[in-house]
Amino acid sequence: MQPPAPHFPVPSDRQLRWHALEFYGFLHFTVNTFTDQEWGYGDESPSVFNPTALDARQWARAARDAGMRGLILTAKHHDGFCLWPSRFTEHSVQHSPWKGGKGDVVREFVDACAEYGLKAGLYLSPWDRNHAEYGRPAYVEYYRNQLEELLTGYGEIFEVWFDGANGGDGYYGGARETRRIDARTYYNFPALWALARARQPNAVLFSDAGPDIRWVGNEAGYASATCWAKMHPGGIAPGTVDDVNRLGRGEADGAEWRPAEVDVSLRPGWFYHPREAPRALDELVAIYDASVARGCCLLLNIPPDRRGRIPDEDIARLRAFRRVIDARYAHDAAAGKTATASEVRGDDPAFAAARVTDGNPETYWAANDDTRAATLTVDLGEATRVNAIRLEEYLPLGQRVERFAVDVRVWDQWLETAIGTTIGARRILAFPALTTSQVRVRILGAQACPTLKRVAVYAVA
Ligand code: FUL
Repeated sequence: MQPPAPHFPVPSDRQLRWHALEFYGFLHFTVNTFTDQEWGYGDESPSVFNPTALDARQWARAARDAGMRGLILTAKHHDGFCLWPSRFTEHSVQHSPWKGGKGDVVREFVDACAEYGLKAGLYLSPWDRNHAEYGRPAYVEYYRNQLEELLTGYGEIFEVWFDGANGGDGYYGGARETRRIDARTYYNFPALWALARARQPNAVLFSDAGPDIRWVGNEAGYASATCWAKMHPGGIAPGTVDDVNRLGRGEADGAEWRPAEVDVSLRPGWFYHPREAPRALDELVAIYDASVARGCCLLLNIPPDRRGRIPDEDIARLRAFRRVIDARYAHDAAAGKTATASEVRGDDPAFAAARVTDGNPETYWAANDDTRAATLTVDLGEATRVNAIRLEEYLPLGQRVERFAVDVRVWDQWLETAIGTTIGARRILAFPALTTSQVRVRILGAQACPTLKRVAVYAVA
């Protein structure tokens, strides 16, 4: 039996690899860290950048121990100060006291990521409040040169973060004025994306609406409960978002694969401020439940302090968070168990229900072409106390499921314990703990015949 035809749009290989990352970190670090600002005006002297004990390996260790699979560093934020000795400006670490002007934060960052098995990504702010030519064609050339410099000089980059923010006023080489640009045309983003693609073909490119991954529409750590990995990105150039909920939900009939990344900071600000503290543990866990558990990737910002290190209390918080997540999902009671379905595509064992518990990410259960509703039951083999389920669609064939329910068998009754809409890369739903030996997924609606790659049922920790 042939596999189901793809239900378009479908993800590219680089998007598929990105989906699997689930959780990675952001590092906001620059002159703002030392001036206590969120958006530096652009007139900061490089002499203020003076971390006393910068340790990129400590950042990577903290990220790895938190369960992150990568890190993204602000190579240049809106203030224009460059964390690497760029050939194209004097406004960089080269003129800072740190390491006598001989240092390169981007280099130390990518080396530390490599050492700790993390993917490295870069943020390069299009808006530059320092540059005298900002707002004119010469600045776009400068930005392009810097992008090329970063994407050719620092090894493999997994994500390039194109920020849509454009505040207007700035230092601009001493002009101290407001410069408005037309966000749709000024930067010529399509040309910048082509450059990034050519230099780093495996990197995903982030901006408000892609081209590879989209913004979730808020910085609070929340994806919408219905979250499609597809949308109509047309009309949303970076910095021109008019409806944040459109980004949060995605679009059921979307023409392009544009999954959402949820960016949020562990602290109130993106940069370290001495008077701020990291979020409480339960808040962090809630963010996980509203991002990773809704099929998005979570980009959690962990800002280094004035020493150039992640503060101890942040590290403790990240560790506690990891312990909670690991404990919740330590035991998948469905792994390797038998499963049955209301139907199997062409009765072909290649698409059998048990493909959802076989641990193989390449296999999946599929229904017949005309089917839009189906049930799949996993037999846990013994009475087990369970309180969460994880579902995954087989994304290479597109996102299909639009409505489902989860039932747990208690005595001889099926108890509906969770309902949901989209699944996509993953959907994790918790429910009050129940002792059972059978769990059933009811797919109630789908855009095309449904597929499921994985069903995990978690035993109470
Ligand atoms: C925003 C920026 O203005 C913030 O400073 C921060 O970098 C955040 C991740 O993106 O657009």
